Amino acid sequence: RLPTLAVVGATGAVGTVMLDILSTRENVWGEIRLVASARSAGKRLTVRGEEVEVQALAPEVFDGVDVAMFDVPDEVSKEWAPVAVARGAVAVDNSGAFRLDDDVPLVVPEVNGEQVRNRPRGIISNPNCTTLSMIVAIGALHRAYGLTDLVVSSYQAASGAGQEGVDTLHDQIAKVSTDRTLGSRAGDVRAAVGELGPFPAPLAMNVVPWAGSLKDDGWSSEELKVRNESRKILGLPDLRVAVTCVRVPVVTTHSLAIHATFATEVDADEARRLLASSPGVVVQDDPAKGEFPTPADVVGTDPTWVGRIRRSIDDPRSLDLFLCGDNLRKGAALNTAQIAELLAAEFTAG
Ligand code: 11C
Repeated sequence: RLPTLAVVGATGAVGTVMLDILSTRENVWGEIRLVASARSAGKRLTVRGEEVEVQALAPEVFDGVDVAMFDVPDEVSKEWAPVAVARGAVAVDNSGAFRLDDDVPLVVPEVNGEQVRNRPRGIISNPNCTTLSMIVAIGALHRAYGLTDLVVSSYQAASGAGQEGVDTLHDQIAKVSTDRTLGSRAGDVRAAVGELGPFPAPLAMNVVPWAGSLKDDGWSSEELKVRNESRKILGLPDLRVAVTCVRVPVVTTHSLAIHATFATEVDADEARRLLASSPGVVVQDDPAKGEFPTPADVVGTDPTWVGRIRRSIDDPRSLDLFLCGDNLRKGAALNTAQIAELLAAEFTAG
């Protein structure tokens, strides 16, 4: 018997990418049940070439389900993942609700896939999209050199803030696109864009050093997620991490500039070879030919793209690099699907 899958949040930005991923990857599922809020119930969505009616979230939808994926806000996951578990499913959750719970593994299959089996609460968490956009490459470097310090600056896409973020960016771009005087006087872009949507400052013609909510001592929630989740995934509870998260006027695909320090000396060519041979990583690094990853060029693809790999001038144990990853695919839906496939293999093996 092939296992039954429930996709909770099937109509959202990540859910929509999930249906595409489930339709194009190897089919390891029997029934796929689509679940969303009562507002979306009754809609018909296509997955694996077939129309499936969306069911309203209720305890009964989890009866007979082996794996339940959640792509919903933290408070919905907090309430409903345990309900799915009580009805017999393993929950794979893409919210922040359980990520730092000691009894919930935080899994990236290329880095710590073995941890799916260690799930006392029946819940497995999927990391934040900014962490996921870099961690496969960083994990490969850590295995070779032993990571000690990570300094990260993110360049995050609007879709990290959901469909509202994407709509706001497009609306703002439309409003600033015809006035060629804009961008030369303080406040002129702010006056032109109108609604700021989920962002605290204009995103069109701008960069915004903020994502998430305000935490202690001026850190943003997003910055703390990158630090705490990287430590947990890599199994390095004392890793020194400095992060600044910045939103940029890109629709989808997060980019990160990274300064990583290791226990041993590093070599840029060796690091390039090592990354190129790591599953889930593509190296694009020939600046003489103008070749390096950019979000506009890699959006819609699965791997983490790495370029601008340099040994730091002032420290032979440090590498500087730039990478890009689609925040809706590997950053969310793809990683969740990969975790669910590890579970499907368990069920199929009996
Ligand atoms: C962003 N990374 O780009 C965030 C969105 O913890 O899963 C995802 C929040 C999360 O705004």
